[in-house]
Formats: sequence, C-alpha cells, structure tokens
Amino acid sequence: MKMLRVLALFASLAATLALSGEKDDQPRVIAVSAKRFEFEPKEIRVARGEPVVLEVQSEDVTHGFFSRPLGFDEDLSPGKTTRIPLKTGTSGSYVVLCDHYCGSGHGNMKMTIVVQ
Ligand SMILES: [Cu+2]
Repeated sequence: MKMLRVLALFASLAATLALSGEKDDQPRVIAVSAKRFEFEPKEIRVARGEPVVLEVQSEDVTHGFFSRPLGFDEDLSPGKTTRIPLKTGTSGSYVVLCDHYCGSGHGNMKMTIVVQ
C-alpha cells in the first residue's frame, strides 16, 4: 500500500514537471514593425534551437519581409499581424529584406537576425 502511495506521488510529480516543461516550450514572441524605410528592431539575436515567433506589422504601407535561408517571404499589409515561426536550427547571420517596393528608400530597408 505504501508503495502505491510512493508511485502516485512520483506520477503527480512527473505530471507537474511535464506541465512546467510545456510552459518552457512556449515560443518567445518578438514584435517587429515595418515602416518607410526601416524595420524595428534593426537586429534580433536568438539562441540556436530557441523557439521564437516573429509578430510582424506594417505601420504605413505594404512592405515585404523576405529571407530565403530562413524560408519566409511575406507581404505585410498595414493593420495586419503576420506570425512567423522562426527557424533557429542553424547558427548564422541572416539579412531580412523588404522585397515589396515601398518608395525611394526601399533599397536600404533591411534587418538582421542572428542565430547563435
Ligand atoms: Cu520596401
């Protein structure tokens, strides 16, 4: 009987640990805003393997949000939030470009994502 109690205790402990583990797996959400002619923040640093979701919004006109190695190419319509699960499996420094023409400073509209 005592053994059963000990087992039950372990089971509830294991369940608690599993629950808290799930909590730790919640992705870090990083907000990014786009406006003529910059992204804010200009640089994001994440740990390799870290679960991260970008929430990207345009504050003025439609911008692009493009990185071939990170595997996304989004059009950011103003007033809409785009959620992008970030691939953090490979270390590196990745440039994200606006690939939707948004005016004269468009060519310099970029940000960097560093996975380390
Ligand atoms: Cu642009």
